[in-house]
Amino acid sequence: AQRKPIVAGNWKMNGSVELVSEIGSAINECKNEQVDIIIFPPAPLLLKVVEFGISVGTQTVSEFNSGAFTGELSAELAKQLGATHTLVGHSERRIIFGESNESVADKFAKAQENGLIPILCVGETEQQRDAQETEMVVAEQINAVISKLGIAALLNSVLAYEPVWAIGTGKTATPEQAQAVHKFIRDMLSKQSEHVGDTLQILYGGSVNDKNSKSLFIQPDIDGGLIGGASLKADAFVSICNSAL
Ligand code: G2H
Repeated sequence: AQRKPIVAGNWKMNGSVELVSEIGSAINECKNEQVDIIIFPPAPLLLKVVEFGISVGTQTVSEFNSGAFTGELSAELAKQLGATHTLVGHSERRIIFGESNESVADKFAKAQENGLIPILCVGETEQQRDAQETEMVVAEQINAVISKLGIAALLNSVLAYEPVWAIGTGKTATPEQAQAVHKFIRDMLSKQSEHVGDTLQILYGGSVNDKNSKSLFIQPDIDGGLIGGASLKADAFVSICNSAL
C-alpha cells in the first residue's frame, strides 16, 4: 500500500514562543503535499503552532475526561485548541512517569474518543534487546491497545517504533535493525487484519537527524519519523522533512 510519510517533531519540554516562529516559518516554506508534518510542542505552545497553520499535537493526554486531576492534559481541550494528534506511551512517559501498557491503552482510547489521532509509541530497552525480548515487548505494548479496543482501532492511529536505547543517546538503530522491527510489527498486525497491516503508518524514532533520516525513511516498512533533538533546529528539521519525500 502507498502510505503517506509523516515527520513528527517531539519537542519534549523544550522550545519557546520564539522557536515556534522560527521553525513555523521554516516549515511553511518547505511544506509539501507529500509529507505530513506535525509538531508536538509543550502544551502551552499549542495555540502558537496552530497560528502558523501547522498540524500540532500534544505529547500525552489524560485517560480521564475532566475533574480533580491537577496538572493533567485533557484530550477534549487539546482538540478544542486545534490539536489533531497526540503521542501516547512515549518511553519517557512510561519510564519516568510510570505509565503502564494499560494506562497507555486508556489514553489511546480517550484520544480517539475526542477526535485526536493517537501516535502509539513502543520500543524496547537495551537490556530487553540484549535478552532477545524486543519482539515480545513491542507485541505486548501493541496488544494492550488491541485487547482493549480491537484491531480496527489501529486504523485511526499511527505507530512509532522507538528503541529506548536509541533515544537522545546519539545511537540510532541501523536502517536494517529498524526495518526488521517495523516488518515484525506489520506482519503481526497483518495476521489479524491485512488492511491494518497494509495501511498503518509506522514511524521510526530515536536519534534521527538530517544525516541518517534518508537511509531510515527509504526502508519499505518505515513511513517517516518521530524526531526529538533534531526537531528543535529549523535547518535540520526541514531537511529531515525533505528526506521523507
Ligand atoms: C525519541 C526521539 C523523539 P530523539 O524520544 O521522540 O527523541 O530524536 O532526541 O532521540
